[in-house]
Amino acid sequence: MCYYNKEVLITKTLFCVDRQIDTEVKLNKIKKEVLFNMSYIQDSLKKIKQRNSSDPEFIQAVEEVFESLKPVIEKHPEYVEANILERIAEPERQIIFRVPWVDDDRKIQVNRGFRVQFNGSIGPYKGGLRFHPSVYIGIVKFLGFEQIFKNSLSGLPIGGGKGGSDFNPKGKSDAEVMRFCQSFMIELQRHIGPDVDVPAGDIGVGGREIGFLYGQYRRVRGAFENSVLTGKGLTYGGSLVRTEATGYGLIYFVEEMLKHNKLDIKDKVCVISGSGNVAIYATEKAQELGAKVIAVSDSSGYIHDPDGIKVETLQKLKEVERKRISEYVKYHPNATFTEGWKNIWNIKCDIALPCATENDIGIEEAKILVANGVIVIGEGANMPTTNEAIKYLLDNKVLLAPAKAANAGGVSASALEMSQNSIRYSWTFEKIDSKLKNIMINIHTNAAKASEEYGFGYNIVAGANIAGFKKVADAMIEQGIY
Ligand code: NDP
Ligand code: 2IT
Repeated sequence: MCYYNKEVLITKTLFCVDRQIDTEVKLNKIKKEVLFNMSYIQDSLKKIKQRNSSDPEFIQAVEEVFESLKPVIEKHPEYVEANILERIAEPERQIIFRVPWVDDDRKIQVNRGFRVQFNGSIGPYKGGLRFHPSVYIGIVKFLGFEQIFKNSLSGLPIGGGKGGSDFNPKGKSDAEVMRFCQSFMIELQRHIGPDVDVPAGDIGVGGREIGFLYGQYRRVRGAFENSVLTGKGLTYGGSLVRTEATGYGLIYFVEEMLKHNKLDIKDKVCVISGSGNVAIYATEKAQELGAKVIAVSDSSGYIHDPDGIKVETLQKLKEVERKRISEYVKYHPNATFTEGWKNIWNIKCDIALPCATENDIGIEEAKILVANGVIVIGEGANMPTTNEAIKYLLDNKVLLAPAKAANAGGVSASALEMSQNSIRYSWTFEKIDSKLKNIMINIHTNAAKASEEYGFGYNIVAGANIAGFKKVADAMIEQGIY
């Protein structure tokens, strides 16, 4: 690996020759500077790894971003001077709290609540809440870190944050979920606000939970500050399109990548992992645009429906009845259920959309997908592909739409919900959908430009990291050391 930026070296060298300065001495100084900038990434990473040694998912997310930043750091000594990498990887604030609640058998249960306010330099902290038994501080930190760059890419004024709990909503009654949410909000409310930190949904947190959370916030605060949360119901300030936005945005982004490469989404075969909010609306939009989605999953296994997945059945099973995906076969006898959710990637497809959770596609799955001729992978979930798999997919010329860019539609619609709440007005579905589409197209354009500018060719993984990073880094520098 050559760490010298040839362009900078040549320009600086010519400048020296021009002025008859001792070129040799100058050149050595410049070489040293460039090498120093490169070792800056390694040194920062080393410190970040030491400081976060119990959080492997967070380290994975940081390594992935820093990998793309090599030419940026090489070109911009001001980022080294400002020690921006170490600062950007340290959350501004991390809050961990006890959440006691009473279950239906009157037993007292205790969960752990989290909110990581990662970076507020371009707007109020913004990011979802995840309720899942696997949640611990490392998961919240990786999600909050990713959110900084995603929110920056959206072009909207939102900082990065994330939260959640190890509470498992599965199998709980509505009353239990309500009591948990009320207890969670009693503590969280003191840390959030419309101009401070604006949570929303993520895994295990949808419209039902946001309703209970907002009800408690309003009761405690005694004010109708409804832009404190997004993903609200339409009766109390929710936005049209927010429910569909992540899935729709993902498909708009994938469509844009295909178009850029002179390909069409029509008639392409799609496989989608997950069957929650993101997966359902990705399925709906992909089919609306003429693709055929033949498989979806949940944590127990996957459904293969050669006739094409029926969105209405998914909605009924998952959104209304909260049942397992295996029940799909009761309604569609041609479909089959197979245990083991990761086996879904054995199915041959043109478009693979991981929309469940992190580290879904590892190197084994990536090899199978490539061998089966996959054209594009669109990350609906956050960090669904391991770093080893990312490298393999890019080396094998798969078009990879990274989560920070491809699933930014959800948080973008959230920011549009905040705008509507601020002006106390609601826009039409068509208006918001068209804004969403434009946002996704702009993210693609900006990521493609950044990738080209920093020597990656057409690599949207690198481009998204760079474009997302630069805006936040510049804002941090302009705001001084904090
Ligand atoms: P949901 O809770 O609605 O659905 C999650 C789906 O993924 C379910 O089918 C669930 O299966 C499956 N899943 C979750 N965890 C696991 C696991 N550990 N192993 C296997 N399957 C799992 O969540 P969303 O659809 O909202 O979120 C999906 C992904 O998209 C997440 O990575 C989230 O961070 C990301 N995302 C979500 C956004 C949003 O607006 N909702 C915005 C941007 C990204 P089961 O029901 O069996 O647990
Ligand atoms: O990962 C994400 O971007 C989300 N879960 C949505 C966050 C939001 O604030 O809408």
